[in-house]
Amino acid sequence: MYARSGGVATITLNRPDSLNAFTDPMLHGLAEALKTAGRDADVRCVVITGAGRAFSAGQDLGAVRERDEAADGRMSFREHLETTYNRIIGSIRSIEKPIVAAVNGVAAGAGASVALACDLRIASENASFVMAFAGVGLVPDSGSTWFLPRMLGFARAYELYATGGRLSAAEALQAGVVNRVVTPDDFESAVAELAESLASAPTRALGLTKRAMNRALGTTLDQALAYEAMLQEIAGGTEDHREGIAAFLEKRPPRFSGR
Ligand code: LHQ
Repeated sequence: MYARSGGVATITLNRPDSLNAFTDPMLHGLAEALKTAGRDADVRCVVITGAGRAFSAGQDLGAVRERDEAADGRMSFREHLETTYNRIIGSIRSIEKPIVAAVNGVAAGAGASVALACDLRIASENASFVMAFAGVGLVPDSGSTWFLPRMLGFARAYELYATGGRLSAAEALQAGVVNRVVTPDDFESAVAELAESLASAPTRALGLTKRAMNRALGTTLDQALAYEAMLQEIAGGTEDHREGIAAFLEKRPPRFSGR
């Protein structure tokens, strides 16, 4: 489900009876919604959230069994990941706009991976992250092994993977996995406030910051310095940069246009 309000596009994972577990049509819908949000210049912040009491329970396990049976027990997990989840994670990382996971409830398996791939996570107090992969005899996927150890450290990440343990919202906040935790009553307004503030920020600069951070995670300091300088050349030429300077000198709040 895709909705735009002002500069904020909200993508709602919407199979609440199955805790928004991912089926092929849902994965296709999420990929298309991300494409739409990425291409629409009026969208300056994207929110991904879940309908009902969960964010997402990950891959729909009934759909996996059906797919495996249809392939006589030889379903290709690699093909499934490469054509669905991996593209979605790649889009989340490459769309040069802030993407917020509004984690309204449990995020399990690949559902947790989608949340971890976003730029920021705001969680309801009753949200949690469940590394459900080993519970169904699988390895963590959809970028989880890349994101989670960077946030939690190796030992805590492996422990969660190995035990299928649950990280509560409070623990996730303490460990730096989520940025903010709010009560269920305040969740909707807190998400809207965060998204609207990001949508009125200098979008090009925020997008280029994301590009710089993606790159810096795999480079030397010298390479990061050179890349930052190249991106600053772009940011320095934006209207929003000029507006930021003018607002500062005129002692007034900036009005960023995203250009
Ligand atoms: C579900 C699911 C679900 C279907 C709850 N599927 N129905 C990638 C690509 C390729 C292959 C496979 O894997 C992957 C990566 C992955 O994502 S692997 C991990 C897949 N996810 C899981 O193993 C999580 C399974 N779910 C759970 O452990 C629990 O449901 C959690 C901890 C998420 C929530 O527990 P509860 O709050 O106690 O809810 P519940 O278990 O009662 O679930 C409510 C309903 O949702 C229930 O249906 P029902 O008809 O009985 O009400 C569940 O069957 C359904 N559901 N997860 N993944």
